[in-house]
This record gives sequence, C-alpha cells and structure tokens, in this order.
Amino acid sequence: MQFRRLMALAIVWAAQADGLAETKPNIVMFLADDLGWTGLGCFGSDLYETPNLDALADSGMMFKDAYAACTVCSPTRASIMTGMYPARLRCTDFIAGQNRPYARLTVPDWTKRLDTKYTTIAEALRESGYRTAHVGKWHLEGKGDDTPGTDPLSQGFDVSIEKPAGTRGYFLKKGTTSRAGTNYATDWLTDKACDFVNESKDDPFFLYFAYHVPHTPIQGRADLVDYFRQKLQPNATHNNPTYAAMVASLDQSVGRVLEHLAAHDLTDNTVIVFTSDNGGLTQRYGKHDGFTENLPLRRGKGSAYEGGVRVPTIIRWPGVTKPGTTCRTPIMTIDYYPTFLDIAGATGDTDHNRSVDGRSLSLLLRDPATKFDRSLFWHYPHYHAGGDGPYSAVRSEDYRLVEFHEDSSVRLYDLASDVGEKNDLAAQRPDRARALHSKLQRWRTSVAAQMPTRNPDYDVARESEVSKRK
Ligand SMILES: [Ca+2]
Repeated sequence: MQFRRLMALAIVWAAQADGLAETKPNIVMFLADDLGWTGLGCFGSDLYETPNLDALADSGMMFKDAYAACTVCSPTRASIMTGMYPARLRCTDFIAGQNRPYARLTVPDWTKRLDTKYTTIAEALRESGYRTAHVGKWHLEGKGDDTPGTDPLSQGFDVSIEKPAGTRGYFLKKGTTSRAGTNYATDWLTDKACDFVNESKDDPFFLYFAYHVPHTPIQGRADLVDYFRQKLQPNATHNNPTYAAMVASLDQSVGRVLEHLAAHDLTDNTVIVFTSDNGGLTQRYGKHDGFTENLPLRRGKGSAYEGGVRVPTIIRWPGVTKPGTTCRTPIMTIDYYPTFLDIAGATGDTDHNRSVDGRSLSLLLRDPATKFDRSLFWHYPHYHAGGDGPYSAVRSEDYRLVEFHEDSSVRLYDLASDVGEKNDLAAQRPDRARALHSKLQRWRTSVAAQMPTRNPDYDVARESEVSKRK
C-alpha cells in the first residue's frame, strides 16, 4: 500500500477512534428471507420495484459477489449470529429439516437450534453498550422447542418482536392493523422497528430486522398485487405479481425505517446492512413454482448452485463507504460478526472470537478493490425439496467446485466466464479440480463437519414418492 494512502486511512481511523466514546455508530441489519440475487431493481429485476433499496445502493456500496453461508434459512441466520460456518455450529439445515428416510444417504444428527454456548453478535454488542432488538423471524429454534436460552431474548436481544398471534401467513387477524391501516404483517413489524428506534435514539443500538418476505406463502397486499399485474411483460424473467408485491413491501419497509432514522437525525451515525438469507425459491418437489427466478444464476434455494447462495447485498457506512461503489470481492454472512465488532469498537468474547470464521469487511468498505486471500465454503449434508442432494462447495478466486455426496462426484465452474455454472470443467482442468477438492476436504476436517452416511433403508421407489410429494 502506498504511504500516502496508508496515512489517509490512519487519519480516518484516528478520527473515528476519537469520536468513538460519545458516538458509537448504530447498526441496522435488514435480512430478507429467500430474496434471490436479482431480486432488487438495482440488482437487475425486470419487474420488481425497489426505489428505497436502489437509493441505498446509490448512497452506499453494492456487493455483487456476496453469499449466504447456506442455501436455506436457519444455518445462514446462525452464521450471522456467531460469525461461524454452519458446519462448525452443526446447524446445517432449516429447522426442523426434512425427513427423507429412504434416500441414498442418511443425514447426520445435526443441532436444530443455535446452541447457547456461543456469544451472539447481540450479546457482544450489548456488552459494548448497545441496545439490541430482534424484529421478525428468528428461526434459530424449533416450534415448541423448550430448550432454555435459545429464544432471541435469551440470546442477547433486549427487545424481540415477532408476528402477532393469530396472523395467518402475512395477514393480521381481524381487528389488528398497521399504523398505515393495512393488514399486512410486514407493515406491522415495521411499526415496531420504528418504535424501537424511537426508544433507543439516545444510545447506540443494534436493530436486526429479519423479514418474512418474500418467503412462502406467496401473499401480497392487494393494492400492490394489482399494480404489478398491470406491469407484467410477456417475455420478462420475473412475472409473478404477488411475489413482486412482497418485494415492494420489503422495500417500503426499509424506506420507512430509513426515513425514521433521518427524522431523528441518525442517518450519518448509522451503518445499514441489507442482505438475504439464501437465494430465491424457484422450485419444490421437482416442480417449478413460478415464484421467482435467479437467472443468470443456476437454480435457487436449496440447490447446490449459485442461485441458492449468492444474494443481493448493500452496505452503507456514512463517511466510510463511498456512495455508488461496487465491490466484487466475495464476502459471506460469516463476515458480519467481526465487521459489527469493528464498527462498534467492541472486543467481544476472546474464546468465541478464536473460532470465528468470518473476516471484518472494514478494509473492503473503505476500499472496494481490496482483495481477501481466502476461499469460502459451504456444507449442506441434507436433502431439500427440489434440491440437488447433500453437497459441499468451495469458491476460490473465480472458481467454484461442488462435491455431491451421493456419488462423490465433483464439478468445477469458472464463474468469471460462466456465472450460470453451465460448463463443468472438472475433466478439462483436473489439477485445479483436485486442488480445490482437497482444500474443501481439509476445510471440512478443520470445522469437524458432519457427513451424511450410507442409508441401510435406501429404497429408490419409496424415496421417489417422498421427494415428489406435493
Ligand atoms: Ca430463507
């Protein structure tokens, strides 16, 4: 690094350290559920409208190679809470997972909750003087799981607000409305997020707003569905007006929270992170659902390919991220934990930090051309409806290698020329494939990843029935 640039960074750091005592930045994390890589206007949707998120991207940094740590919900959420790979946490499937008793492989005995032994990011930030709130979907314990200490209030959040009782899908029960007069749960949760900002505006706060939208059931506000129905184009990639309405509700919610921050004059002292927990859902039980598409990426949620894990991501750190910048360095949801500690000037728990897999994004946020010398890994020893079976994968520079555990086969893709993972290069570049495969195996050993095993009850016909169930 040139000396002058180093000095400039040192001055920024010094200025921040100086102001740290009285003004730790607030951190607001918006987590969409099942929003795919092209699910925002600024990420290329030809139907969905996301003016608030597009404006956030214009005023912050877009990450084009950002990944969820898993192709389904709960493991990614666990990675955000801990900064660790789901494989290390042994929380590797959505809770409660899928029962596939006749499949070729038996899935390992994984942990269907976020174990209380970890220091969550909420606990670490609270320790550092932050007021903490979880709003929306937790999905880090099973329904009816009474293991003590696994709910948000026990995992470091001062406030936890979920959908009100009696809500059916997205629609509030009769007599319950949002302050805007709608009966849509996302609008109601947005009210609660704004209330938390009101109550916390004089202290540093961490708001983790984990949306349900646009996860199934596909239900949108009628006014928005009508609007997008008028806008459908016959040859468009995105063509579901109800799904578009859900994305619009997501965008409006983000817009309302940002307006609220601005009204309290908190914009310049608040870091905003927007991302999704996995890719868009394109098919289930082998049948295409027509909800959304992640094209040009291959497939979607639950699959082994990029469509399952590459997600739209925007970060704005006023005074640090340069407006309208784009970063192509691969990042993952494991990185938010150390990033948030950095932003807060918090030390966290030394023992916990030793096992954190993510890296702080601070340098990237200051200079998006920064390269990280590392590979990223996925381990999904499970079956998913419409998925590709148990797999592990590694991304190293522009290459991505996927290993399928049913037959131990590997596929190799060069994402620089083939983002859609159409051309398997494993046979053409055996040296590269072998090197990445052993890197992947070494990583699995290092995190003690749980492996699927041969299923003595394997039964092709019965498995086929289960996997096609509708
Ligand atoms: Ca999800």
